[in-house]
Parts: sequence; structure tokens; C-alpha cells
Amino acid sequence: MNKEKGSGSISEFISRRKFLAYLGIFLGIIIAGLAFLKTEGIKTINGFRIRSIEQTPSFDPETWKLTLDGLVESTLQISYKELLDLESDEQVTDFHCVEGWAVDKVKWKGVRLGVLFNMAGVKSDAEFVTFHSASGLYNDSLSIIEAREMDVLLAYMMYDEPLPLENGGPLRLVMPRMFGYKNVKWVNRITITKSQEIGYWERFGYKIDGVSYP
Ligand SMILES: Nc1nc2c(c(=O)[nH]1)N[C@H]1C(S)=C(S)[C@@H](COP(=O)(O)O)O[C@H]1N2
Ligand SMILES: [Mo]
Repeated sequence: MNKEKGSGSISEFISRRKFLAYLGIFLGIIIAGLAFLKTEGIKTINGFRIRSIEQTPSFDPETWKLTLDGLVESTLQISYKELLDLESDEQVTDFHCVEGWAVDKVKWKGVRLGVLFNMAGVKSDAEFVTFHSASGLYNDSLSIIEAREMDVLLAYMMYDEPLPLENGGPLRLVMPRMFGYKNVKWVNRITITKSQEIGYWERFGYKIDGVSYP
């Protein structure tokens, strides 16, 4: 009886030590994980997690150009200065990524697609529009009808400052109704097409409608 009681308290003592050791390891992993996320895992600017499959392209306002081509009456080449002189608009809209994070009430300023479409003259058989990143590696597309929705914007300002380069500066697409991946950063070429081009993430299974989950 005594023996049993004694070994019982010893094994209890050992398991408590084990328990504390496991707890220590567990807490260590959690703390290391949080520290990792804070330092290098996810970089955020204005609440945006920087999500880029490519390096941030360099930007020189003197040489930068936006091209609008494809099924248009006349191809457009717009300098950064000319872009800032176009009829502009402001809006406050939410931004959400398919991964589950969002930024509420982002203030944007930029140019409506309709302004550019009217300048270039969209041909009658045109139905879609592809937005290309300056890197040449990323793109995504909308129908012309979607691109003309009232809160779709080619943004060059965020919170009254020039759009930070990592957030797609000097120019990014803002399509609040659709997931982040539709909001192409570093747009420097917009091409009007008859059929819809499949975007970067859509080649990996994301939905082309930008609204349903992959
Ligand atoms: N050129 C380019 N645009 C892009 C991406 C990218 O990798 N390259 N990632 C997309 C994705 S998946 C998201 S969620 C948003 C993230 O925008 P942010 O980096 O400003 O937070 O940009 C989108 N636009
Ligand atoms: Mo995303």
C-alpha cells in the first residue's frame, strides 16, 4: 500500500515535469512563430500584406509609360505626368484577399477605365481587358463591363499619398468587389481583347470571376 502510494506520487511528479517540459516547448514554438511573422514573415504597409510573385519594379516618373492597346481605334501612350492630368476620381472602398485578410475603408485616387476607353476608342468587337504588370510576369483580366463598374479604378494615390511602390505604385487596379489577385499592381499596359485572358493565379485554379473561392 505504502509502496503503491509512493510510486504513484513519483510518477505523478515525473509526468508533471514532462508536462511542464512539453508546455515549455509548445510556448517556445508559438513565441518563435509570432516573432517570425512580426519580423520577416509578412510585411505590411497601411494594413496591406505585401503579396507579390515578382520583385517590385523600379519606377522613373520621367520614362514611365502606360500603354493602352489591342482592339482600340488608336493606341495610347500616357506619361506619368499626363496620367496625373487626366480626369480623376476618389473613392473609399474595402480590399480583401482570398487568403482571408482584408483592409477596410481604403482611400484611393485615380482614373476610371472609361476615361481611357473613351480616349482610345474601343472597337465594337472588344469584350475583355487585360491588365499587365511592368514585370511582365503578372496579369489579370476583366470584362469591359466589369472594368466600367463605378468603383473600379486605376489608382495612383492611396490615403492622399502617391501609391507606395510595394503596393503597386505608380499605378494599380482597384476592383473592390473582387479578390486581391484581380487588383493588378504595377500596371503599365492595358490590352483590349475579344476573348478573356487567364490571369496569373487563375492558371493555378483561382476563379476568373474573382468572387468565388478557388
Ligand atoms: N503585379 C502583381 N500584382 C498583384 C500581385 C502580384 O503578385 N503581382 N498579387 C495580388 C494579390 S494575390 C493580392 S492579395 C494583392 C496584394 O496587394 P498588396 O501587396 O498591396 O497588399 O495584389 C495582387 N496584385
Ligand atoms: Mo491575394
